[in-house]
Amino acid sequence: MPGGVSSPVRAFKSVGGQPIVFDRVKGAYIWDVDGNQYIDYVGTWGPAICGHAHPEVLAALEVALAKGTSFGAPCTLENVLAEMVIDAVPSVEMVRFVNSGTEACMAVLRLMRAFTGREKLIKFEGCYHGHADMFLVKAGSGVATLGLPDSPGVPKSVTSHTLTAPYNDLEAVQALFSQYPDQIAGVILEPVVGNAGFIPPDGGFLAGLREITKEQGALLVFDEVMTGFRIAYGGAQEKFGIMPDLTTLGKVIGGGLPVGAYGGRRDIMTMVAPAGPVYQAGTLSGNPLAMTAGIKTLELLRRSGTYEQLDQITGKLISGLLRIAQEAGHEVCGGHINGMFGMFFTPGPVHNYEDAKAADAGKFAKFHHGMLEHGIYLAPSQFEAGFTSLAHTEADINQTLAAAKAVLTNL
Ligand code: KE4
Repeated sequence: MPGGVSSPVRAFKSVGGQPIVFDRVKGAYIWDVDGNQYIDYVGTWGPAICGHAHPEVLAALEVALAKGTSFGAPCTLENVLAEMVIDAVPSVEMVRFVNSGTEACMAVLRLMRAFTGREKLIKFEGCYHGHADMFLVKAGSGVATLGLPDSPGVPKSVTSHTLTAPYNDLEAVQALFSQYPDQIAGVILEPVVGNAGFIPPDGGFLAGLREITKEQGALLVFDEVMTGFRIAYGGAQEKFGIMPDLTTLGKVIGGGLPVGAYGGRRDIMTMVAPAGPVYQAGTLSGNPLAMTAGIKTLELLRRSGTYEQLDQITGKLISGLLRIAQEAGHEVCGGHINGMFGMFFTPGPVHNYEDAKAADAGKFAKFHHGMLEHGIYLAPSQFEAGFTSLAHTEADINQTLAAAKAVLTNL
């Protein structure tokens, strides 16, 4: 297995040392093969928002499992989850399930191009939309973690249509539309960035993008694979009150099993085969086990008080981390939105990828290892966000802050 992992960011390349091999998860905790327990703030990169291996999710899966693992044909579970997504996400009128966020983003780009008849797209430096060729331009997450220029094997003919702008920079977006009139199918972005570290949108940025794309006859696409059902039940588009034309989803809607989705305006989604001519397919799409885990996870999330709880526990965590770091003499900035948080070793503020790259990644690496030694598992990269869950308790946060105090005082 290249690098000994199934996904690059797990290899600890940017924090150094050997990756830890895990054996099991439960609630807010993860155990390695030697039986060491950690408080987990990666949460399998987002899906474990209700806590790992939630008893109600496992029970629902046992029932589904008795009926088989895959049909390769329509099943009612797909309609149940589709209706839940449509009810939850303000701009989504129709939805198609796939198996990963990468697939969702690939499909949504093809759809954008088909609907507008235009070929170019705008993405933002540091944003990550999966590993499909056309998105591997100044991408975040593992690409940034490994400091890859952009991946070899991606033809120039493909990335020549991918335009980039700094995050939070409306003028740069306007300039691209002026430079390429009537050629840009749309703008895709993480409405709250998690793949360059945690970078929220500046006031007016999302509304500005909505206005520019409308004026230009281009589409606005929110990649909510990470923010969906995490920063609000209806995602960033509910939180910030902006309606994109198309949305991609993943992670949480699979409840830990492989699910991605794309959806949005009916007049656009009806172009997707077999309703329309835009082809996209998948053997395991709408898989009954994955649908079951997604349905139960969303049922748990829509219970009252969920996001207030995530806000309270995560706010206590990040404000404590920032205070402790500053008291120990470190320059830091950071923040959270409900169950998503981040911290940079730089005075900040961090508005874009350039600002994020100015942070002291070497100090982050030492911090990461120190916290590991104290039984706290943080994302092994400065260019990732942190995730809490409904299973994280005040005691877990207090233990995490005590660990941070020990580590940061000696750093
Ligand atoms: P997947 O293909 O990994 O399911 O989704 C790709 C993707 C698309 N869009 C956003 C906003 C995402 O955050 C992701 C995947 N996120 C990374 C974590 N930063 C997945 C972890 C990994 O690559 O191992």
